[in-house]
Order: sequence, then C-alpha cells, then structure tokens
Amino acid sequence: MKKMMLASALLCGSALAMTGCQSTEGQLKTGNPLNQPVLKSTLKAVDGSNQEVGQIFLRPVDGGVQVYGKLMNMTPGSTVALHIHETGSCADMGKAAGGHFNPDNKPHAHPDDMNGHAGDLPNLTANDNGVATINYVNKKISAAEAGKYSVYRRAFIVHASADDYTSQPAGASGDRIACGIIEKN
Ligand SMILES: [Cu+2]
Ligand SMILES: [Zn+2]
Repeated sequence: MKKMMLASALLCGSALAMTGCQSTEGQLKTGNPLNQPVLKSTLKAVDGSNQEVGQIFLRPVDGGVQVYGKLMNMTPGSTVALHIHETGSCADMGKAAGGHFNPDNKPHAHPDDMNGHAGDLPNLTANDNGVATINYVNKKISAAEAGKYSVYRRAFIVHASADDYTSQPAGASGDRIACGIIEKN
C-alpha cells in the first residue's frame, strides 16, 4: 500500500497524470500558482576573475517579492551588503550598475523601512564554510517584466562590507565585489 501511494504521488507531478490529480490542470492554466521563481541572477566576482559566487532567485508572494538564494566562497564570518542597483550592467567592476534601484526617489534605509530605496536588502553573513544565504520578502519591488517597480534587467551588487542602513546614499557598504544581472528564470 505504501508503495502504491508513492507511485501515485509521483504520477501527479508528471504531465501524463492529468486525471486523478485535480490540481495539475489548474496549475497549467494559471500564471504562477506554484510560486516558482520567475527571475534569477547568477552573481560573479567583478575583480576580473569572473568567478561565480552564487545565485539569487525572485518569486512573487503575497505582499511582495521573495528574494532568496546563496552566495559562496565568501570570507567565513564576514558580513556583506546586497542591493538591487538600477542598471542591468556589471561592466567597469560593477560600477555600471549605477545607484540603488529607487523608483520613488527615497533615501537609503533599512530594507524594512517602506520609506527607503526599493533596492535595499538585508546584509548577509557567511557561515564557517563561506556560504551566506538570503531569504527576504521585499515589499517595494515587482517581479513582473515591466512597470515602475520591476527589477527585471536590473542588477544585484554585493559589497565588501556591511550596510549600516543609515549612511547616504548607499549605507557605507564599500567596494562592489560581485554583480549579477536579473534575468528570466
Ligand atoms: Cu549596492
Ligand atoms: Zn539604498
């Protein structure tokens, strides 16, 4: 009996099992009912090595966009800033990405502050293995392909040090060390 239930569950995930899996058909008809990531970014070092340092995904959730993923090869124990910058270019050691994404002309702030840059995000701290994770719902951006708050074709930037969430215009977070353009997943 246990085996049969397992087989049934597996079939529900396949395109062949349209009957007996009521949710499957609905999932195919609507836009993004499973809340799969619709955008993603592969971040690379901007020191010329082009070394991949991680991936970050974005998916629409109630009230915002979930930003989640991980960075690798970080200095263990280090805390670094992460933001969405306005321009989708990583040229010139990340400087071409411009300033923080700021469609409403607000000051730089803690990411939870609704009166701050839309592109502001929480700092990340690397564990003993040099892995830093983010899982944050940003309420000021959109994962749509167009529109005032869309982050499609903008860029993630990782900085060398932590964001103090106060200093203008970018939290005194130091040099740009990694960059990734936000693409369709
Ligand atoms: Cu930044
Ligand atoms: Zn900012």
